Amino acid sequence: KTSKMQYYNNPMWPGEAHSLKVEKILYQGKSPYQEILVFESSTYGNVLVLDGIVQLTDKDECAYQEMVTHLPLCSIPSPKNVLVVGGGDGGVLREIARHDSVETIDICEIDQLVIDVCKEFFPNLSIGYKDPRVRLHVGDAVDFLRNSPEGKYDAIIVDSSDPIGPAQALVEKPFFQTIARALKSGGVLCNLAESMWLHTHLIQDMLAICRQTFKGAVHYAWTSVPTYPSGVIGFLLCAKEGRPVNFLTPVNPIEKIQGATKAGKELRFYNSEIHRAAFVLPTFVRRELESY
Ligand code: AAT
Repeated sequence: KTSKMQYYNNPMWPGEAHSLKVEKILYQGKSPYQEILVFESSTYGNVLVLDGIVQLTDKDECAYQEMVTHLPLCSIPSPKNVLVVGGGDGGVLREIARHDSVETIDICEIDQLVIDVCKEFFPNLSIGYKDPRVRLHVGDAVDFLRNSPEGKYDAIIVDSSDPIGPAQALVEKPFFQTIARALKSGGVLCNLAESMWLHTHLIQDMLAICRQTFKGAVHYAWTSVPTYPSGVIGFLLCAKEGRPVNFLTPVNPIEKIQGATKAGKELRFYNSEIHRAAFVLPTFVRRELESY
């Protein structure tokens, strides 16, 4: 059982905690990789917690899943082969499925129990698995990418947990090198990049690694997710050299994709204007990230 101390003293955000009222514990268990908890909250719907850290809630998952998916996919003309790293809940799959140009969606999630638990308690996310283009691979993404053919993917989305526990290797240079190898020329990566309020050093390190590894373009974007530490989350958008990519303005706007926002399946957060706005950085962030 995760102790109270663990909640208040996470080394990633010492001395801080955000609370949600628990109505009912729906699931508690332990996989070989992490502790898994699902509870019903009084104001954010169901909540998924891994090792004491909130991963998603029914209410605000749209901000995260829509941004992490459409920032990269709307930045390239016609994405065909897409890979998701982590993301076992299925929410990113649901978002990728809006793109009619996509032919294959590979997902590599390390933890089968996350998948099973989300199928039971987060049907609006796990619906993503129902798309026939999805191919599920259960395993460590480090191995999956090492064995992946060169130049296979148009886009890779790294939807993984914080870099403590099973996601540790996913912020290190060799992992980014295998991603670059697996991308087509002009292919893009969207990687989760923590909070600008809490982790500028980590962001600087990831930026430095990505600038060495991806010669096309590297940009930082951010959005609001109230249940993530400090209420915001960042994304690193990287392009492999070969074909110019301009992340700042969507070349493949979601509003023009046939059926992407059809009745009953409307987007809740993302649009082309918020895409452009996501790259506008506060002055202190601009200073800290550019002076690096
Ligand atoms: N869409 C929900 C957001 C997440 S979930 C992150 C997922 O990444 C988890 O299901 C976890 O099991 C998986 N994962 C972790 N390490 C690996 C690995 N090495 N290979 C494959 N999958 C992995 C992220 C929320 C971020 C929270 C921000 N504070």
